[in-house]
Amino acid sequence: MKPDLFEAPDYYLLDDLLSEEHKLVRDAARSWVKRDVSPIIEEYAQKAEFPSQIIGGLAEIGAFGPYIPPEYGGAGLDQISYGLIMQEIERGDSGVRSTASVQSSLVMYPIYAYGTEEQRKKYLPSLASGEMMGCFGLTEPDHGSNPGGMTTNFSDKGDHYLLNGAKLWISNAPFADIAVVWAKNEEGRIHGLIVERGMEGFSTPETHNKWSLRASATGELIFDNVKVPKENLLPGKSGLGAPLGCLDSARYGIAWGAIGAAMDCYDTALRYAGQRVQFDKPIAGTQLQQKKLAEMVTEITKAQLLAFRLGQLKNEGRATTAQISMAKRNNVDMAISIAREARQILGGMGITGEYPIMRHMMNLESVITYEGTHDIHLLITGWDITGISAFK
Ligand code: TGC
Ligand code: FAD
Repeated sequence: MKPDLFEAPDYYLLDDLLSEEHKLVRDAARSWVKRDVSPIIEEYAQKAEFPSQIIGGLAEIGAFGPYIPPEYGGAGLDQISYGLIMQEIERGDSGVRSTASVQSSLVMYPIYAYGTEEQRKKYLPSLASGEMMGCFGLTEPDHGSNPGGMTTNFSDKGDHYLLNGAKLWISNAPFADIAVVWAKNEEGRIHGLIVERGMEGFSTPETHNKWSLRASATGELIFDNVKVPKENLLPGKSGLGAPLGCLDSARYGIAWGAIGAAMDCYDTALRYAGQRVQFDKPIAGTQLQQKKLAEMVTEITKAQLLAFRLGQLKNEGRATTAQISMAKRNNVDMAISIAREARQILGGMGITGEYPIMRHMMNLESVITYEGTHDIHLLITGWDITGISAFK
């Protein structure tokens, strides 16, 4: 891959709105991505392997539990810092951001928000340092957009719970030490359980043949009469609202992350268009390519403003699920459109691994699907503004 010459667009001078801490956190993540992710990521994506050597670096830049309090090993940062870290990591690769999103918002957050003090102390510091990795099991083979229909279940056997069922499309599953698993009890009520690798009957086969998120490990979670200790149940919240509460946090991070992928595609295309000469002049001097580039920076700027305002609302505890859906949907759609346009600006070179655009484009096909599809987020907005659910 070409050297990483990335320069972030900041057309509306958003840096002026960031605190010194925001800029320090963002710049540390940016430098780390340039040094430790960009040089290796194409190779790992090509061979469809998760680069496990980056786990320590992710922990060092505060990507595991940015907003979890320091007493539990987290970085104790605000929501805008969290967003900026996700933006910078996804500038490198959406799959690497996935690893951080899952660890922070889908594993650490539920343990922090719904767990007992013993569970927080037992798991959070090791998750923050990356010594322990986690995954989040909500989706099932027959229940993706409709997780409330899940059939994974557990029954009370006196001194333990007996867990049965299967989860599909689980990021980090093949190497995770623990899984936060959502399952129904005998009354059909959804609860979260912490399942640990090594428990008898628990397996995590890897999902192969992906053309997207190739540098992220995806797998299944299979529970065949797994005995789960009673102290592994998350007691603080039950019902579908419990996993959906975690998704609010992860979707918010994706709204920022997608901006990173878009910025990388735009920046690559802008530089290429300035250097690529056809008909005796740089293609950047043609109206058609300028239209593409001008529209890209406009859309990135709008997405940055959306994410920043959402971050302010999240810091104040006022961001709603529907506002988060709007930002996730808009910003991922923006990024995938920019990746497609940027790919065209590079002509044939755009399809190669010499440049990051095709990898971003393929990754974003997963990002527009997971954490609620593009359609589901539109329906959440529709529901919010009309008061009528069109899901069922
Ligand atoms: P619905 O009837 O709307 O809600 C059921 C209960 O949940 C409550 N609730 C929430 N609570 C807290 N936070 C939220 N955001 C909440 N949203 C809803 C709601 O009030 C209700 O409570 P109660 O007490 O009345 O029972 O549920 P529904 O069955 O109609 O479904 C709604 C729908 C479709 C929006 C939802 O199920 C949905 O979001 N579907 C999409 C599924 C999804 O996003 N899956 C993601 C899986 S994880 C993943 O993809 C990780 S990828 C990570 C990576 O690699 O980066
Ligand atoms: P479906 O729900 O079958 O949807 C298929 C199509 O139907 C979509 O276009 C959808 O928008 C549409 N549709 C569905 N319902 C409606 C409706 N009511 N009205 C109109 N259209 C509708 N899940 C986890 O739990 N943990 C993870 O870590 C995780 N990681 C993932 C990693 C990757 C790489 C991928 C691809 C997925 C991951 N997922 C994970 C699963 C992801 O959340 C689901 O794929 C997603 O929620 C969609 O579910 P589905 O694939 O079953 O699609």
